[in-house]
Amino acid sequence: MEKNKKWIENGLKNLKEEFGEEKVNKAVDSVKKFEVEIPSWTLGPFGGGRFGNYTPPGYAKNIEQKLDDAAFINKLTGATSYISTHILWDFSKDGLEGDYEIAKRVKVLCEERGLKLGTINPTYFLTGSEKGSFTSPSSETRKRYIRQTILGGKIAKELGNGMMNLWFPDGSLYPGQIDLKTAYMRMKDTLLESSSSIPKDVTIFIEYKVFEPGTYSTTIPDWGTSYLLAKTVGKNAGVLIDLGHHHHGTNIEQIVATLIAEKMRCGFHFNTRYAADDDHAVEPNQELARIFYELVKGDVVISEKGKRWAYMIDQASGRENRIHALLHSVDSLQISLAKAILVDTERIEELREKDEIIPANRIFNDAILNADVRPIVAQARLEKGLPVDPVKAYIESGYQKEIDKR
Ligand code: RM4
Ligand code: MN
Ligand code: MN
Repeated sequence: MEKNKKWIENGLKNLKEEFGEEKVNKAVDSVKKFEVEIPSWTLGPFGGGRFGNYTPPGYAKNIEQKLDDAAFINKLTGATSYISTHILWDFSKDGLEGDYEIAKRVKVLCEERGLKLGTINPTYFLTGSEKGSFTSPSSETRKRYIRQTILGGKIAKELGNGMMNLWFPDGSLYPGQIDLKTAYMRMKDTLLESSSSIPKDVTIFIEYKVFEPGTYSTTIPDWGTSYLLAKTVGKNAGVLIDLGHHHHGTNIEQIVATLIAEKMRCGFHFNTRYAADDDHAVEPNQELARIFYELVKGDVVISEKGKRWAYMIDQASGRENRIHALLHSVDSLQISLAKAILVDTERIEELREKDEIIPANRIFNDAILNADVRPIVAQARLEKGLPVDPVKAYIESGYQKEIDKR
């Protein structure tokens, strides 16, 4: 069905009847303001692996092309002007050391396209990292990564948005392979050594991941370990939650609630997972809407009080068209945000008082599961002069035909 003005008007009317005018207007306003960073690597040749080396037609072959695609995505979404980069993928000549001059050039390329350099990711998992990065037994290797991290801090402050994200592949495949306590202490010491040379107004997010590439152990496996390390680094450090980095069934929204309660500044990497760290495009599902409910309640999405967390899409799965996938992800995030805002928390509180467990759950799910919030998202786009359906607009734009020639 054509998502025309009438469809939007009728949809909004129904939503206002059920959830009230104020909530619906707030949801439209929040969707208009919501911003999320796009990772440069999704647009490149990432993917492949043991089972073939497929890359979808039109993938970006260099940083200019990545930024061209990102600029087109931003034109369609109006929500993705910051581009997150990986030092050794985007700012390096040899895949071993970062290069400040390349970063400077990329910043200019961003500006030429109406984009901005977002979160800087030191890359700890390419050549020479098989025995770990910050926990490597080789002090030469550790020094090389410390250099890259300090450079990342300088780039983040002078060229970026003052944010860095650290994800380490360190860990082990078999019990007995490494000493777990030594690995943790090396991680902590190397982190402290690096961060002491990073300007204090750069926020350093520390990402955890329960498995992969380590299958027996990873040195930062969970939010608790990230939290301990962030506290050790100091006020300018935070925890990075990536949806795909947990065991199945982990209650991620509870982690979010706890970190908000502890006033920890955090970042969130969005994607969808079915098996492991699949890095699929973000889908609008209940888990994501529940996560957004905690983020909204904690006032860390569009905060007037400067409490905003850092949000990024972190996806790079192999088969689908990259631009469709990123546009779809932005759409799914906006849908989840709108649902979260519609939840009638006051009514739920009243029901809690009376210990009405199932009715409280039903009220929660009226918004999180059952509401069709697409008219809210569409209205937000109309008010910003954007296409109502970005994926459809992309398909009709002819851009893909152009990049297929790359
Ligand atoms: C890791 C982690 C990092 C990302 C790399 C590419 O699994 O999610 O955030 O930068 O992948
Ligand atoms: Mn991530
Ligand atoms: Mn990941």
